[in-house]
Amino acid sequence: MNPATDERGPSLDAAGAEALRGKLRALGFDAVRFARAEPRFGPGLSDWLAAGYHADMAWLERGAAKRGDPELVLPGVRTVIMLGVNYATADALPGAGKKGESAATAAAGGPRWARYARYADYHDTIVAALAEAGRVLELDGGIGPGDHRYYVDTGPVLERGWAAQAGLGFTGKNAMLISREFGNWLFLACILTRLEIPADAPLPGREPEGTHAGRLCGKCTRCLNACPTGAFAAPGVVDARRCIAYQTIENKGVIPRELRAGIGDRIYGCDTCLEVCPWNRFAQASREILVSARPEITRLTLREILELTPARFAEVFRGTAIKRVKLAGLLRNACVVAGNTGAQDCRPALMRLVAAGGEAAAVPLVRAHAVWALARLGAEAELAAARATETDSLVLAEYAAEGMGG
Ligand code: B12
Ligand code: SF4
Ligand code: SF4
Repeated sequence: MNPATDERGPSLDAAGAEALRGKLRALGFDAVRFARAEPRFGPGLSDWLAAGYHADMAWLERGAAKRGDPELVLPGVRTVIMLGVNYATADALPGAGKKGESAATAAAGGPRWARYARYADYHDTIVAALAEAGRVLELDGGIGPGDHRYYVDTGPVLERGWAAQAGLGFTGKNAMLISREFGNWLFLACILTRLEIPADAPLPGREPEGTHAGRLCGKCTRCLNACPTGAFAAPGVVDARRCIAYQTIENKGVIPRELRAGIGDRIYGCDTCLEVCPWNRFAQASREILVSARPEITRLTLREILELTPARFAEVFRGTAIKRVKLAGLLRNACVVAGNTGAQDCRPALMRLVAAGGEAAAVPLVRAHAVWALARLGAEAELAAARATETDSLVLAEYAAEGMGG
């Protein structure tokens, strides 16, 4: 690539940028775009935080200054390399299944999983490729190991904003980075580097007046209308407190009672505002270089999930993103799904969970949601018996909310 060097450091010309793009694509990144590093998106993020839309994700607040300015993450940074990994499986491709509905419910009577959760943890697989990409930058760009820094998801970088700036796609009214080649089904990752690379242009068009999202949405509002819990505060602005992805993944405590019905059969994450998007007609099958399917996850029935022991949970979900919610989080979510779907076959499993002093997995958080589920399944008599031995205040509050206070 023969980088040129000036007083600020090495830089690539257009041909060097194309050669680098090709090498990064060969590593498994389906989209590779470059943006000039400069302060951006800070005001949008501060408004979002000030409105409290981040719920209890305090780490977003702590990293806010860095998220607004990549120079604070890597002093001397000149380029943000934005990478997309296509994770569309066959059922996400145009013409597969009922329009706008996920085939993520593989087991009959099984709950619905966010599509990304049905793979080995993408953080692990993509980070390995990012390390490899770093070595390419060092060899071909003439920089040292300290001249780049990479992240997938967990770094203080607004990945969607940078991806839109680099023209990898546009920000939809659903807040997603939507690609004209892959639709909504892209993981994002980034590399900040002191290597200067000619910037790619954002996609043509403008966001509607007064918004930062919807450049290529036209008059469509499907995603805004489809959200089951009314989580869009405005086009492109998600109030995480009402988002099912937050409630079922990030929230470690009680799921607010008023949101539970909207969760429906979604046990982990939510793809509804992605699935209804007409841009998915451009989705292509994943090359599956950096993603690997774990079909056993969607084969689990709801009853099997409610019967998971700690050992079985560790075995089934090893190496997946789902392990992060821990067994208690998954059982909590499964209780909500059982209540919503009227799953009478789950009644014995729920009763075992609700029994105070029962299995190790039946912590108060789980018992509280099991009470809710059993009330929806019409199991008042059994609940009354369990209520008599319950002592935990969190669980007792749930009984009280069901009119079983005394
Ligand atoms: C926190 C977080 C969440 C939170 C909050 C979501 C949110 N809307 O911010 C919760 C848990 C709810 C969540 C849910 C999901 N997430 Co998430 N999440 C993140 C994370 C870690 C940080 C996002 C963040 O900083 N949010 C703060 C808001 C303000 O920023 P933003 O919307 O991302 O960025 C925009 C603003 O800065 C905006 N902007 C510019 N000017 C202005 C002006 C104003 C006024 C405003 C408000 C905004 C604004 O421009 C940016 C681009 O849109 C990123 C990874 C990362 N490091 O970026 C993944 C990420 C955004 N999530 C991702 C995914 C896949 C999801 C889910 C689909 C998971 C699922 N299936 O359950 C859902 C989708 C929900 C949705 N419609 O947004 C992907 C998105 C990929 C893509 N193609 O867009 C990311 C990039 C992870 C990854 N590495 O792939 N997520
Ligand atoms: S992920 Fe689901 S709950 Fe969250 S904004 Fe989209 S449709 Fe609404
Ligand atoms: S569903 Fe419609 S409004 Fe929402 S992001 Fe897709 S094109 Fe835009």
